[in-house]
Amino acid sequence: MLVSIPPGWHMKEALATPEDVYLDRRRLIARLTGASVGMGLALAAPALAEPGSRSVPPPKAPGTNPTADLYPARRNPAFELDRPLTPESAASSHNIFDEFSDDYEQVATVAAGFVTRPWRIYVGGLVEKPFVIDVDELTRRLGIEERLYRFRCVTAWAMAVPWTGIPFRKFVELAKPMSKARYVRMVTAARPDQMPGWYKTRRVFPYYEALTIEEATNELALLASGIYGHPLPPQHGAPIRLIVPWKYGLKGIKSIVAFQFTEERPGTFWNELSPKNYSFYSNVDPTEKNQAEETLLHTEETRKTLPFNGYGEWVAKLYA
Ligand SMILES: Nc1nc2c(c(=O)[nH]1)N[C@H]1C(S)=C(S)[C@@H](COP(=O)(O)O)O[C@H]1N2
Ligand SMILES: [Mo]
Repeated sequence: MLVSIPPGWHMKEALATPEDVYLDRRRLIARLTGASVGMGLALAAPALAEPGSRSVPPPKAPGTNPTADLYPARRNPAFELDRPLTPESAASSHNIFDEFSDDYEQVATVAAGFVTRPWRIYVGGLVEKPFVIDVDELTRRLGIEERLYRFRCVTAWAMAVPWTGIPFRKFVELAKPMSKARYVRMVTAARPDQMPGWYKTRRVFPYYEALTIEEATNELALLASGIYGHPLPPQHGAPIRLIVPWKYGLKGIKSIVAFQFTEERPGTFWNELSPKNYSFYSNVDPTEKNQAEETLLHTEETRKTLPFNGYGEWVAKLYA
């Protein structure tokens, strides 16, 4: 059987040196811990295109969202927060999506026109039968629910937001991996024509990530298609992105176009760029260097980092 393989499966090793990457990340950290973090957020966010409006035109028109009627989805009460929800205006105007811009506060504006419909997803590798599925067919078929989760970036900012999405476990059941499959690899869309940050770094996109199948089928793992009760806007990784709340945000790959099941452990974007700084697992760990505390977006309150971001009850057993 012939399966179209999206660009990215066969990417060469990243061309950046770890030092370049580390310096780049340091620059971002410096920017974050500088005076501007919360203050910039208070400034009026640009008008964000919300693809979730209920009066969307008929689904066939390119760029419209035929699943807008699924929002807001039923909230799963199993996941409670220990802190207030981050206001949407803050969460959606401070984003990391380097393909668009490395300026956190510019990502929403730069990504606003990103075309996310129609959107096909390739499912392949060690599965019974590779297939391609439209993202809206996927959400409608598997169903979506809302969950309140803490979120923690490796650069020590944190937020708490309502994601809407498909439990990853249901997706794995649909994909039917072979028994020898042990990992699932994901790749972000390669659309340099629409992504102004694509060539502005030595890093080689597309972005790629991976989980063990045990991680992907853990109750917490979510393929998010929405946030704050409506479909994801582009800056958060529309139309579908990964949310694994016990890991640093960098594991939460955005705008996914492909899932590949493998036997060998796949490389991951930040780990291959700088293994010393970013491990494959990247679980939130307060004992790591510079990770003891975190700063909440919007309020700038400082909190002690929780092991596994407070989700040990669900996931500590995976690493025991
Ligand atoms: N494709 C892609 N996915 C990505 C990133 C990125 O630069 N490109 N940044 C990651 C990082 S470091 C973080 S903290 C989160 C940020 O998600 P948010 O902007 O929705 O808060 O997205 C992750 N997913
Ligand atoms: Mo991050």
